[in-house]
Amino acid sequence: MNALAEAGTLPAWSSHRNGLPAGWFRSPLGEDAARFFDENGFLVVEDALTAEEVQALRDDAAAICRGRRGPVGGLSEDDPSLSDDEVMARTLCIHFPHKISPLMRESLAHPGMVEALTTVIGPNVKCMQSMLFIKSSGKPGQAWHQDEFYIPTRDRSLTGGWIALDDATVENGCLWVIPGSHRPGILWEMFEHDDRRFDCSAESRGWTWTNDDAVPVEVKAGSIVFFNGYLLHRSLPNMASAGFRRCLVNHYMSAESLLPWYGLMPGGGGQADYRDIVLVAGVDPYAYKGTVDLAGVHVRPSGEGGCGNQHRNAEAAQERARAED
Ligand SMILES: O=C(O)CCC(=O)C(=O)O
Repeated sequence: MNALAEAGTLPAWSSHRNGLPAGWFRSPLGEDAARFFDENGFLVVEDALTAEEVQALRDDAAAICRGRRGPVGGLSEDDPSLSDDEVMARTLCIHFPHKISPLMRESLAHPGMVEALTTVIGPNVKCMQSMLFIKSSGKPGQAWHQDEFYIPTRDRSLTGGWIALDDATVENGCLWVIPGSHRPGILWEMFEHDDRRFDCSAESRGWTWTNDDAVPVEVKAGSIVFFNGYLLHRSLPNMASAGFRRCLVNHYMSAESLLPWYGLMPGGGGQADYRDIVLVAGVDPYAYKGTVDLAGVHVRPSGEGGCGNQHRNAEAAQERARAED
């Protein structure tokens, strides 16, 4: 049992509810799901997507990685001699796939997604981002971070909806979360790192929880993991000998809040409001502003060729020097 559970602030992770571990739910969601999310900052909805829906998303992922759904910045050119798996294995993650894939656009408002979002956020919900992680065997994870560091809502309502397209396990690099770490409402300092287990995204440090407080969120394909934007979370590399740990993770927030993302949005200052959004539930109080097309679909750097940060450059230079000796 982790320290928070021992202190009585959390349910014991070994406890079960309706045959599911604490934090794991199935539709229809009740007040217990909302309460669990408020206290712990995450929850899992099992069987949110059917096997057919998951397969359709996997097929679409392969088509996206071949460039068949539209241009993707930084994507290697398609090689028809390679199998779908070989093509997908070249890419860690693609940002904003919903911009080119009608299926991924539709999945932003999947009924299982909307049911949980309206339970944990409120009746009016908008989406501003999607990411398709492929993470084949050997690919890195992402270091500890809080999503609100990157996507700042004004009411702390940012929520990730992480659709598992494969069974996610400790071995293949599932999410890890620190339950309750969203509650202080602090955005911890972010640092560049030289840890090759992780991609180039910065690492959050300075908090007092330890890795012993972290819980692996192992889920079956078709489950959705929901997590609050202040929750500390990370994923480790895919250490399985073969296969993928694919997921489609979309980010949502309450439609009532402005979104001062990327700083200089129209209006500037206190009125800055990113309007490249999709309303997935309820009403948009700012519909009069209209929406715009700002985000470009692109590949996220995996860090395998170096991240351009100081530490990795120094390390790469040392490696080159050793190779030249
Ligand atoms: O799925 C992963 O490996 C990382 C996802 C993540 O950290 C996020 O969506 O914020």
